Amino acid sequence: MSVQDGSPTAFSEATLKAYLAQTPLLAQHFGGKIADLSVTEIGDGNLNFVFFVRGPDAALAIKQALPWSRMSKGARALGSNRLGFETRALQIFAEFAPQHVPHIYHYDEGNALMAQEFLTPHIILRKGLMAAQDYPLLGDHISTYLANCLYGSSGLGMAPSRRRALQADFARNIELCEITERLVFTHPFQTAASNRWSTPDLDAEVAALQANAALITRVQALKLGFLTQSEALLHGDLHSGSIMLTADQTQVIDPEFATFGPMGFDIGMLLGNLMLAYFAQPGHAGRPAYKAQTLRLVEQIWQEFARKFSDLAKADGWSTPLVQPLLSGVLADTIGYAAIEMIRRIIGAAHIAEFETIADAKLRVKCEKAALNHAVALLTHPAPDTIGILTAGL
Ligand code: SR1
Ligand code: MG
Repeated sequence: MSVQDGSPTAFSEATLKAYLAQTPLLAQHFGGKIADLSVTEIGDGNLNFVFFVRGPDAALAIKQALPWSRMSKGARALGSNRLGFETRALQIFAEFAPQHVPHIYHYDEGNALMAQEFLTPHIILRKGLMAAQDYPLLGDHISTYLANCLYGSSGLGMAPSRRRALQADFARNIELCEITERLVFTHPFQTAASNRWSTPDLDAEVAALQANAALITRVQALKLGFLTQSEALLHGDLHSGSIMLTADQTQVIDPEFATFGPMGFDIGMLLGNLMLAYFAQPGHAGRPAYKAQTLRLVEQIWQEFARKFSDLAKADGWSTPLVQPLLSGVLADTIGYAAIEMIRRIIGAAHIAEFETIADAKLRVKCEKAALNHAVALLTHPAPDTIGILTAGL
């Protein structure tokens, strides 16, 4: 067993195998052949450990949430209940977009452990974007996921009593929301010890954006929106590391930051990460046409999301004059949250592989500077009312 004194401790290969042997559903999954299993820790996220458990006939991905964040190497305490929020969010999203969510086999609160479908031969979207891989169905798939999940959990799509109960549940995802508030909305826009950037090359840009009153006001408005709006159940961390895919399958993983919030937060985080992939392409082995393709994907995702969301609302009898202005607000939010995501990944605490793996420091800074300047322009745009604003001038 892994629980000692009420708090979970890290599994080793031996203790995880013992756990699997003692858990009938999981032992059965592997046909009882526990001794034949191979266990490899494959997690590359900021919070959890992920074990790839493979047997002769079956495999599972097993996540464990220790009472601290992986990124802090144990220094920052964090409750272990995050996998409970993740499990419940995945179960809800599976109601709305079953084809885009992995199957959950088992959740054990005491051991802070969750077993889910091992996705193979899927890879993380972030890696696919760096390698300039083609994903012809991604725009269709992810816009369906977004429209179905955001509509389905919105006031338009979900029964009010169920929605109130879910809002109360996910409002308790306090620690992870606090991480977002701090690392996404607060620290990058002020002096903070956790911030880091390519210094001294970006020092002037960082000082200017932190002193830009119009930008700070816009960021604060978007932060307030995140804190107070309950438009839909959000994934809460929908960056390109939270999507696993092949050329014909797209799966959304890791919604441990799930909470009710503004719909544009999920869409904007995703589009912001695609924009970052665009700006980082010169540092990778991308084909020249791949940059233009990435920008088209950004526009396609918004356009198809808006069309699918409107269709769902129409089918439920909601009037178009109600839905259209609602979507205009979501679009303005989306552009704002995308820009904030771009900035925090360059000057905040949590950086991304697209830039971090560019070995040529001069080239990396050039890519980062272009992305930062673009994001600043987006946040100070007077009226972001078309998705073309996100990609304009590129
Ligand atoms: C301490 S967690 C840092 C970042 O990683 C997660 O994936 C979220 O994006 C968070 O902001
Ligand atoms: Mg994650």
